[in-house]
Amino acid sequence: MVISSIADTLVRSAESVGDTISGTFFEPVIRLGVTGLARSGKTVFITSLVANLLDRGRMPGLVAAQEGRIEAAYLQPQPDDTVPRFDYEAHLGALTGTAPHWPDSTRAVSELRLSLRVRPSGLLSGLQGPRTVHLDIVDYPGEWLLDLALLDKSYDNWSKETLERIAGRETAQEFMGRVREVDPTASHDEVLAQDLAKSFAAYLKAARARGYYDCTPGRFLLPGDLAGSPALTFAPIPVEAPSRRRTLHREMERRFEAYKSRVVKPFFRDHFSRIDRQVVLVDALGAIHKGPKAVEDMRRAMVDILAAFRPGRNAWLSQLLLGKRVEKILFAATKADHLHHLQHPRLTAIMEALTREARDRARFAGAETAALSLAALRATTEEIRAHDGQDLPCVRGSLLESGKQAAFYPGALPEDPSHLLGPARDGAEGWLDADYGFMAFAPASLTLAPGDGPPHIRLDRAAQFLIGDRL
Ligand SMILES: Nc1nc2c(ncn2[C@@H]2O[C@H](COP(=O)(O)OP(=O)(O)OP(=O)(O)O)[C@@H](O)[C@H]2O)c(=O)[nH]1
Ligand SMILES: [Mg+2]
Repeated sequence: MVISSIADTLVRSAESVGDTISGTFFEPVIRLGVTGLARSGKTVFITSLVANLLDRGRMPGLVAAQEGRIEAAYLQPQPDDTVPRFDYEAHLGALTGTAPHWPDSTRAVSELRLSLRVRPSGLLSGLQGPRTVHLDIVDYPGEWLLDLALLDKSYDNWSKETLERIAGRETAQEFMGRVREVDPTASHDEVLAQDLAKSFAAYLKAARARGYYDCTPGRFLLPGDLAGSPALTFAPIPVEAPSRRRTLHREMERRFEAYKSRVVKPFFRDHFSRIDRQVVLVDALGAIHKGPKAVEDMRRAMVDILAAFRPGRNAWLSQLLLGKRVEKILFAATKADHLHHLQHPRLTAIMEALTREARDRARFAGAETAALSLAALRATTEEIRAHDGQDLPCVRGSLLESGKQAAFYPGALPEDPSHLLGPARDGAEGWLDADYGFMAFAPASLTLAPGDGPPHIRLDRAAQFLIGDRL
């Protein structure tokens, strides 16, 4: 334990020296982390951001682009040889090809380097030539941040807490039924261990589908190339006394510790600790559509996710970071093209309220934060339709299921976010006076003018907040 933290710290300090030197004497690097829970819109966000930085016609909100100071933008080989490359070309092909469709779900961390040649602004503009700024974009699942909380827990504590929390959940009944029959003091039996782990993973998947967000260990949902390995073959069991040698309890404990040291820590050490700027994407509209419980769960997940950005929260992580911290965090509600722009300020207000607790803490820790609502790829157009003598602000697009064109009115979001978050916090079963519809649209067929990236909403404002000051 001690040895591994010292080693981690050494790696980290060697790296930060490297970063600083290349930053000062050579070419500055911005490492932008893009995260969010499953299906929050990470892949579409990165694809559209890169396409719109390569072709900047729709980026007036990015000041350097507006001032014409970005002379060139190009993709380059990324610096990390062991991280999969973000498959930009395939994702862009999916979104903007002749039969546009949404990209496939992604299951692991990936990275892409975009380099920008920028002329300096202001006083320096006459004195200095253009310089190159590298933007390393890292896509990783928000679920992995939730695992940070596991580092503070022993297997016994984790087991107790987890079983208590999920015992009453309908989705956990099958697993709970099995667990009640388990004798932790019996000898380890691999078949039983696998069976329990499978049943626990099935519960986590079902819980996720129901809208629960407290679905850790994160890798049980997104195992990637760890599927089937012992570090992922454990489950909470009803433990009472300290574990004894060769028992099921002892083996479960050992695997839980392996998960922490071999899965959770390497992610924080190799990826998280190197991020300078972070965007956290949130499918707030999707949660509102699912109902108050999903909204409350999402709010809690945000608080937990953001705990990772609060230095001091975890001793191991603080030591790893050595005072380095994320400088800016953007909280973005995605898929805003499901709403007419008249409702966008309300979605932003909900986003601000949803992340207030987390943002207050981040601000306290020195990171600059902002909230906005955006659509990385706009799939709809707007129209006002008369209905029962009222003008309804609608959006129109082609439906994902049938391909038919349809206009859609999702319902009016409240002006005061507490009208949503209040009932959610109080455990309401449904929304009182409104129903919020949600319709899945397919990406629209595009004909892009030369120099224009794909259509979006406020992606330029997001880019300005995240990297504008460094261009
Ligand atoms: N209308 C609209 N839908 C979007 C937008 N961005 C994402 N979506 C929808 O959200 C889904 C998920 O988007 P992704 O970018 O794949 O989300 P992700 O976070 O990468 O998902 P995972 O890789 O599964 O974790 C897409 O398939 C679309 O249906 C957007 O800007 N507009
Ligand atoms: Mg993805």
